Amino acid sequence: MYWNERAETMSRDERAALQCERLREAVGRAYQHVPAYREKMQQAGLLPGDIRDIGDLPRLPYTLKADLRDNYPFGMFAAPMRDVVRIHASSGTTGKQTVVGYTRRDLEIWNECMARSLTMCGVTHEDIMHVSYGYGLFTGGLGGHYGGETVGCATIPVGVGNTKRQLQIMRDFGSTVLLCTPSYAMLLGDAVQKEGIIDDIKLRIGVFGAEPWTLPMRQEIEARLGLVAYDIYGISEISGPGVANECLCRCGLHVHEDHFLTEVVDPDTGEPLPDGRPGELVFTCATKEALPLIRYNTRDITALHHEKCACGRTLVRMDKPTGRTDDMLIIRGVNVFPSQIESVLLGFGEAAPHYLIVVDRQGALDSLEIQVEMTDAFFSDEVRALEGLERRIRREVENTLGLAAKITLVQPNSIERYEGKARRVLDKRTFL
Ligand code: DLL
Repeated sequence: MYWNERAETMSRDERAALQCERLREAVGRAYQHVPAYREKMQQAGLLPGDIRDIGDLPRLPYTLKADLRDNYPFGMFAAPMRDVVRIHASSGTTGKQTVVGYTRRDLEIWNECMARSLTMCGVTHEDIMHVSYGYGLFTGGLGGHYGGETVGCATIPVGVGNTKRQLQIMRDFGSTVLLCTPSYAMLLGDAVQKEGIIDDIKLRIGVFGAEPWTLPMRQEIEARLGLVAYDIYGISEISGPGVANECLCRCGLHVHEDHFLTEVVDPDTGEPLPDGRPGELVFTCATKEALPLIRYNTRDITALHHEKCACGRTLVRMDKPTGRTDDMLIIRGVNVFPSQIESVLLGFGEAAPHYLIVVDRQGALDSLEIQVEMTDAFFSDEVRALEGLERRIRREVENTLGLAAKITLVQPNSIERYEGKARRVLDKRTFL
């Protein structure tokens, strides 16, 4: 059993004292080592010494994804590169990735939070853990992996893709815990049903996250794979998976708030909101050395609940995120900004700057179609020319997003024009 009883069940007063001490250190570190943050604080007329109490947190300026982009790649790091031992990245709003770094101690804390998350939903050292999150720059694979090893699970770095091999490993190695995106769990569940091998599978727990998923989807996955499914939330800027997790009660996700100070704020006014009111989720990294983000606005929409949980934990709970206030889409677990697609299309003279991104769910998987208008000059009925252009755009989009897309060329002037803000995305999926 791996859990930090003291951190997870301490009284709110005790935790506030711990958070306060850590907040002061984090603000001092950011101010001293990150020029962009020092500038923000100076603009707000604040010095680190002004932050004395946890109640002073809302006085601090927000950090946004744009700050990470403007200081690409390492400008927001508070630790020298000789102390950075790992780098991950996730999609940015333009071609540039959002880059995150970790010192050795940051990795230890991430592992601990991930191990606590797994333990929270019943994973033990007796388990055989099948990790089907992507390994690589995405934090899901390695984050889940080291969390599993920390718990003491026999951890299998399967990665994504090759469904046949996934099923074979599941069956032959006797995997008992599955980590992947909920949409991939749906797909694996489909395959298990089709092969008729449910009785040969020993899965008992699924830990699914990285994208929003619904309660009906949870029931569907549980029925297909014969396991109990738990929600895990994470974001690379804050660490990766394991920022928050459902416990056995499944009534919200407990945030490891001794490391990640948590607020929900009004998207219009920026003011903190009381428990139960949905707004934008904001985290402050209280213990991070390499990237101590202060009041990082995730743009995820959720509400908080501070009352003690039936499991005994006093850690604040967040509702399942229901969406975002920016235009980031999560398609098959991959973060996609429409602006990334637009910048690819702008590189093709044959395409007009008019397009529509259509996201849907077909069976278990999200689908992405990009309808691209041709220019009058290029427009032709010649099938070979059209196919060639489609192929070139598809290749470029896939290289940029790391995601397969269907490209549909449409006639000039066929995509709706808007006088106000153009609606470039048609998302037909439902998340409620
Ligand atoms: O998705 C980290 C992760 C890996 C979480 C594996 C869980 C499991 P990013 O790629 O930076 O990091 O994407 C972060 O994904 O701001 C949310 O919009 C969304 N997200 C993550 N978990 C959930 C969840 C990883 N459980 C962004 N429910 C976040 C809904 C989620 N949305």
